[in-house]
Amino acid sequence: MEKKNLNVGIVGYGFMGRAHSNAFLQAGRFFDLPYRPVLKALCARNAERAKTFADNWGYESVETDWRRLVERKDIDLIDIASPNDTHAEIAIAAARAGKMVLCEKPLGRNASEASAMTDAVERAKVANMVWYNYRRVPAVMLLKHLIDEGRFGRIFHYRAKFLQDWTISPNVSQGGEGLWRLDIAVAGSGVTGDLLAHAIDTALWLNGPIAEVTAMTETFIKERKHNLSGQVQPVGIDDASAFLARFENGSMATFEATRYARGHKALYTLEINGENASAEWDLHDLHRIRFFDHRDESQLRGWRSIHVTDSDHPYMKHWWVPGLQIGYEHTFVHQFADFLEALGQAKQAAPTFRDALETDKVTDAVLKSAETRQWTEPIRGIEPRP
Ligand code: SOE
Repeated sequence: MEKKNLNVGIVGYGFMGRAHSNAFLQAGRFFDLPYRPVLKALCARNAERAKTFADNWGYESVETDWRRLVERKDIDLIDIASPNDTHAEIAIAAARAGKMVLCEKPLGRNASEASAMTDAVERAKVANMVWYNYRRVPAVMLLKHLIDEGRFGRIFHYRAKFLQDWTISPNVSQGGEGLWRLDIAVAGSGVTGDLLAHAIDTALWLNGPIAEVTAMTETFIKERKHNLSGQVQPVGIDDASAFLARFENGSMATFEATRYARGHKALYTLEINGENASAEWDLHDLHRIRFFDHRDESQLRGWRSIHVTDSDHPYMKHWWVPGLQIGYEHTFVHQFADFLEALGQAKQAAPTFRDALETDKVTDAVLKSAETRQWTEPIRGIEPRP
């Protein structure tokens, strides 16, 4: 396939800057894609560290102000891998400058920011996508195919949780590099926007829209030192968040996320129970789904543990030989490969900004419900432009 160059400028060199850069470099090596990403520029405020990152990952140049990056004529695509409080401003400016925009999750700090971002990319008619990477775990994609084939019948239950334990100590400070997720002004919320957002994105994709939620949140440690002010300050984020939901398809659901589940590092699990079948998936064992089909012959009926590594499983023919596993970083490679493939066909790869806006509407509803102690409906959407 003849390939066109696609000039990439990325903002941010943290955890996600690395995950995305790895995807840019690997996608074309394992997938036959219509575009060849050219790593044109890395943008971050610390010039020295930006230079080191750029050299390591092969970016041709460095910018220290994202506005300069967005103005550059030689950039086709802006990738936002910086903290949540930067997403809206950069995405809107990039779209107005006619750039394609990729954005790390959550799209905005709230639905109002996400809505303005969606509006900007749709008005500019630029390709856009949000890095909800767990959709691209082969086992999760297989689950999506099984659901779409109608194997589950009517869905009764959806269950998801995302458990971590890294903020239990009161000595963990808030704000600044690595710890901005604890700073409400930067993050927008705590585990609701950071962890539940993943669970909600996957759930909306697998099980359709959520009609209403009732939620409970808790902030266990009320004050922490702030790294920027040096002062002990109130903690504004939710440390834990749980909610019940009703989906529009009539199924009921439970969702839970916390950073206070001792021993759990990134235990994202989901489960779905339908009239004919059930399935479960667990990020700590990400290449497997457990699947039960009630229509199997009765004497042999039971839970199957499917090792999703065969060449006819989603994405797997692009990697090694059957039985050999892939991991977390591959989900980003798959997502970028899907983006470039869609771009070659003048299509959008999901989740688009509009898809991710739906997740932000649900997280807003969760936070509002926790505050008001009322069942709450996600607000209705901004209408697509003609
Ligand atoms: C938080 O610790 C975090 O890094 C999230 O921000 C990511 O989105 C999640 O995939 C893993 O956990």
